[in-house]
Amino acid sequence: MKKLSLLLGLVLAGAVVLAGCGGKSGGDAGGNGGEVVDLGTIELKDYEFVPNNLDLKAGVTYKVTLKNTGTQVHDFTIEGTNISKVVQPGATETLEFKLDKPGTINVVCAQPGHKDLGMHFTTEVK
Ligand SMILES: [Cu+2]
Repeated sequence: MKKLSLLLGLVLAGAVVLAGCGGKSGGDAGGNGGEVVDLGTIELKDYEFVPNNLDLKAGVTYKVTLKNTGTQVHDFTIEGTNISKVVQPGATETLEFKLDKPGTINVVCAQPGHKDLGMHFTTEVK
C-alpha cells in the first residue's frame, strides 16, 4: 500500500513538471511578440530598394529605417496592407510593422510609375 502511494506521488509529480514546462514555453512566445526586431536600413534609390529582400516572420513586430538617397519622393509600401511610409528626397524615416500571416509579400514604391521602373521586390514571410 505504501509502495502504491509512492508510485502515485511520482506520477503526479511528473504531471506537474510537464504542465510547468508547457506554461513556460507559452510565456516565452508571448515575450517574443512584445519586442521589436530591428531590420536595419533600406535605401530608397531612383528606382530601386537596396537591399531588396527581408527575413520576416509572421507575428513579429519589425522596425526598418528608410533612407531616401534618390532625387524623387519614394515610399515603402507592402501591397495588400495599410503598411506604407513616404520618404522625401534626402530624408530618413522609420517604420514599424507586423505581418499577421505567412506567405509572399510584394514591397513596392507606390509613387506613380516607380513600380514599373523596377522599384519593387517580393519576399517571403515565414
Ligand atoms: Cu519611388
